[in-house]
Amino acid sequence: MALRSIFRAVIMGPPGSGKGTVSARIVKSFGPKHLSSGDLLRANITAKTELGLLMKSCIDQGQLVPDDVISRLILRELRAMEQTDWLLDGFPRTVSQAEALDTVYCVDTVINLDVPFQTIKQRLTSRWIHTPSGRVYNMDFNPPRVAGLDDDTGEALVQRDDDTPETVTRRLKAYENLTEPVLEYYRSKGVLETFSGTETNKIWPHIQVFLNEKLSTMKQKVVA
Ligand code: G5P
Ligand code: MG
Repeated sequence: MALRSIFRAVIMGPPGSGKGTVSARIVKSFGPKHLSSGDLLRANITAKTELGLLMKSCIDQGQLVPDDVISRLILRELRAMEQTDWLLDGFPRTVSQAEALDTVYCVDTVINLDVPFQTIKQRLTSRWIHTPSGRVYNMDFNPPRVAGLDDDTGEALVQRDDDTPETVTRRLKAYENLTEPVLEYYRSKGVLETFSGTETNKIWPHIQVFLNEKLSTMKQKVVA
């Protein structure tokens, strides 16, 4: 009998659908480790690593970075998290990435945020982030306590280079062409759970109920 089962989840949704915002709430309520591929790439850009320098123009233009690069990066991070519940945000984003993940880990749940593109475009131009932590703000939805400064550290907030209207349009196109097929991939495996809406605060209670049930079912299976 296993002492505990590890909970492995993925959160998906178009750019700006609220993956980072909902992930922070999931971490607070359920405690998994959050791994965001975008945060990881931006940390490499800030640190001016070779990978960061190579990937910057790709990201700034709203294109996906190559599958082999991101899969290697994420799988290396996950190896250090073998005994931990985790929540992947922004990966996998192509069927090839989903297959690479599948060769090593079985995903228990995929939370899909289904938010209309029109809602998203308005949100991203008023987004501000704290790059070192990945904390996300929005001048309308969840503004920082002091304008321009991170609530926890007091450090400066910045806007993402890929949040311009033209780049957002390209990111949404990339999502339609390359990421939507991943939804079908997980639907056929029976692990996809879709939450539709235009407001995170209305979607979140449904996700909370779903995860409570999911985790208690997993716990019962371990005890049985
Ligand atoms: P990222 O960093 O993964 P995206 O484009 O997938 O970027 P993004 O932009 O980070 O996703 P999100 O996390 O889904 O969006 O959304 P969020 O930040 O939580 O919320 C967006 C804004 O809306 C915030 O300001 C938030 O406060 C606000 N908000 C939330 N809810 C509400 C609400 O109810 N109402 C209102 N008014 N506002 C709200 O990837 C970036 C790039 O990295 C590369 C690609 O180049 C990608 O474009 N990359 C990869 N490339 C290949 N493969 C991968 N796996 C890759 N991963 C990253
Ligand atoms: Mg994000």
